[in-house]
Amino acid sequence: MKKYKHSEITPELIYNKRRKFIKSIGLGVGSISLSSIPFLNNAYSQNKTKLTSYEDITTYNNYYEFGTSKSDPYRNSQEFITKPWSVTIEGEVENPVTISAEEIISLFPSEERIYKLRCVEGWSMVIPWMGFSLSRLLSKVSIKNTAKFVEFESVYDPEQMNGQRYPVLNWPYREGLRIDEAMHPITTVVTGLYGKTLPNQNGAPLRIFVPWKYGFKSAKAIVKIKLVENMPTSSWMRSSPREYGFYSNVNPNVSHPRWSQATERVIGEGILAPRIETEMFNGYGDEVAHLYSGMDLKKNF
Ligand SMILES: Nc1nc2c(c(=O)[nH]1)N[C@H]1C(S)=C(S)[C@@H](COP(=O)(O)O)O[C@H]1N2
Ligand SMILES: [Mo]
Repeated sequence: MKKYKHSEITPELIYNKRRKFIKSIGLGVGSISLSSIPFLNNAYSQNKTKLTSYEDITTYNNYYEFGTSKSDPYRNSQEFITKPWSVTIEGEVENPVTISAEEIISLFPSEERIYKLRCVEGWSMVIPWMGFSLSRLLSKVSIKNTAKFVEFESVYDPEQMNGQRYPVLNWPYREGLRIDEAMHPITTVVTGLYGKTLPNQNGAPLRIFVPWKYGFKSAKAIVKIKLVENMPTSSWMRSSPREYGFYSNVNPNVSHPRWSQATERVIGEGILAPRIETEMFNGYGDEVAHLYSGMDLKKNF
């Protein structure tokens, strides 16, 4: 295991100093930009819990393209080349487009979005993401009314991604959302974290983040967004349909077939720290519960 380099810890120190500085001079966080990525606060950011450390966020990862242990993505993704990179938006649209990652990042200014990530395995982190609403990116295409779902595809590159040389999952990694879920303002295109460019192990150059769903719904290193008529089959649904459904909303009342989802372990709090109670929709119910009114969330797990 490589030792953690000093240069990789500084983003967190810089970030915290910058926050204190902004507080001390009494400015609203949104009123100035001190970093290369615009540093804005956001109506949807939640700051009721302690931020997970930069080190934990970037060394404890799930990214099976780079291996299945939590330390594999950090160890195996450092040389991963993310330039040039482009994202294609296609399917049920009038005007399919391919846009470079650079253009996406410059067209849509990123803002700070502090959201909790709750993995289906029963742990969570609070992450100061940088990003913008997916709906803004989707405004680049005019969507036909035949489109009902959005499918995301991660990159397929077994030369660079050692994990893709094994059939752990059906590659490339695929995920999906209903259109109204994709258009919800808290559904985010992530460009960075802790005020810094997104590390490879967290899904550089661009990944999706859906705060109210289990972590696996948030595909990393996306290259394709496809508007489709029918509900897509995600990689996890294909590998184990009994365990992983299409919706996968965080729900303390619906157990995974092999474990309860009522509580979660907070990463960074130590093995002996008490687990905390898992919240419905990961705590974002006020924002998103209306999307599921009248739906049986046990059936539609
Ligand atoms: N392409 C891809 N995206 C992925 C995964 C993956 O293996 N491959 N793992 C998912 C899972 S299970 C989780 S919990 C989150 C983890 O994100 P993080 O490592 O940035 O915390 O990424 C999700 N996105
Ligand atoms: Mo996960």
